[in-house]
Amino acid sequence: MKFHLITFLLYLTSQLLFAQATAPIIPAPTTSSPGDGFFHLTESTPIFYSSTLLKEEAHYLQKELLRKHQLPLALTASKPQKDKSILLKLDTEIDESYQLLVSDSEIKISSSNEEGLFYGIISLIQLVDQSKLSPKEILIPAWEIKDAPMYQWRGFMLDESRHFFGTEKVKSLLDWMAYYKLNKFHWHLTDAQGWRIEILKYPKLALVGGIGNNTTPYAPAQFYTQEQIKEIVRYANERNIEVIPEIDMPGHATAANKAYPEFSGGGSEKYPEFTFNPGKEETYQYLTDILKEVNALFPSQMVHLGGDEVSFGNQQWSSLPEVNQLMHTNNLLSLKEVEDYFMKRMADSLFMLNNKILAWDEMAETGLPTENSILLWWRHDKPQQFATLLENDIPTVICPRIPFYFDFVQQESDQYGRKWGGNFNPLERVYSFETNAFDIPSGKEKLILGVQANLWTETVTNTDRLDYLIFPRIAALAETAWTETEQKNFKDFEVRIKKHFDLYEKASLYFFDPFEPHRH
Ligand code: TNX
Repeated sequence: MKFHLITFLLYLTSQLLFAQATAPIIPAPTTSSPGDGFFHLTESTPIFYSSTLLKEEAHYLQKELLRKHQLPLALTASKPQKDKSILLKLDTEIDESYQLLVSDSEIKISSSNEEGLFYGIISLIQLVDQSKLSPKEILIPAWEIKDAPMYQWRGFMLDESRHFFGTEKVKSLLDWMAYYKLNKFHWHLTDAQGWRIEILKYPKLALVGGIGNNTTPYAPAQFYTQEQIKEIVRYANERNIEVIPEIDMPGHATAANKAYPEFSGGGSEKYPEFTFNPGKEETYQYLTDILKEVNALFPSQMVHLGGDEVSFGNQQWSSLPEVNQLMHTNNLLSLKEVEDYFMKRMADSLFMLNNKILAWDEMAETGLPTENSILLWWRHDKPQQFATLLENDIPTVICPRIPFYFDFVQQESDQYGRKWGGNFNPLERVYSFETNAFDIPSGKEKLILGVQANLWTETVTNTDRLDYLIFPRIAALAETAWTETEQKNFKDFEVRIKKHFDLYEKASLYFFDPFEPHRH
């Protein structure tokens, strides 16, 4: 009995200590210990950067402090005479990670590289956001923070085919991704309901394929021009985010086929003109020309080619003489083998452009070369698929529908939005996801690149709905991707996330509050 009491008291003390020792930062840093006193941030605090390599990061901090807190700080490349400055420093001693030191005399961020330094800046901005006493009074409590991400792939996918949201909303999403240290923006730009990227060689893709969306089939064409794409990619890059476009094939191609029906491989009753024609050589030329333009727009050197749900609409393939010819010539015995042939041909086009191929988990057994491929496991109801990916040594991003599909609502009582067979994705379920709960054979851990959430937008008809589904789950996703599992604690997260609700309100986000669900 006595023993239990002591254990309980020890537990309680550790919980209290733990709660106090986590800096108000999301995702929670690896270690944070409070110091004494405060740093008094004023408009005369200079930002000093120790290398020209850091000028862009320094400028980002300057812009954010001005935008959010009306503090016009000066940048300087020469060491300030007085203390009381913010110091950004490249430090060869520290790898990947960053250190952030706040004391009463200075703020110092050091890392061995620009990415680490950027994340140190983000942590500082989060501390500043929580330290404001009055418009001109920012007292940042002293902290010593050491931090590094658990996963290199911390992704978010947005589907703009089913509904289109436009540059401003995408930029704001990128701002929030950066705020939560997410670093991969997977951009689902083509699908049955709309083609959203301008292709100069095939202008009808955007002009005709861009017509309509999931609610209004004849809505005027909406798409991104190549100039807008470049602007968004640049914006993402400033925030240490790589943009990976998805050009879905050979299925989900209805919009493209509206524009250029000569490359259609037909569809099914439910999904008409759903596929590209894998039997025509011209199809490969056409799609390769598209990929050449895509490649020139996205420095990530990765393109996601989809490969999902082809069986929804490949029923007509077997009646196409050219597909039969292809099967005969190449000794392909099933439609799945035709699909694999198609994907390998398109993978070759990407490799020719020195790009990696990404695709959904349907491609786990296609035999794509493991050094140039990344597959995304999405079918939570097919754990075998995940096992096959690892067996085949394929680098994998984890994004199972439960809990990472953000088109599923956050609470059961929601009347509108997705809930399949009683499945929905509350904040805590996103937060509590543990990759190490899977049975990962030893030696295969490195194949797990990270985690990602996907927002499909069939039911997302406007930007309020977008906010309602993304916030605050994006923060839970970030902590799941960044913070070591043993260190996560939902109660502690709850304290930190609630403080972000004020920021959401300030930014006029129509977010979901799981702790007070009747807010809206
Ligand atoms: C499956 S996930 C799809 C999407 C849908 C989504 C709806 C995947 C690779 N394909 O086309 O939008 O389900 O949740």
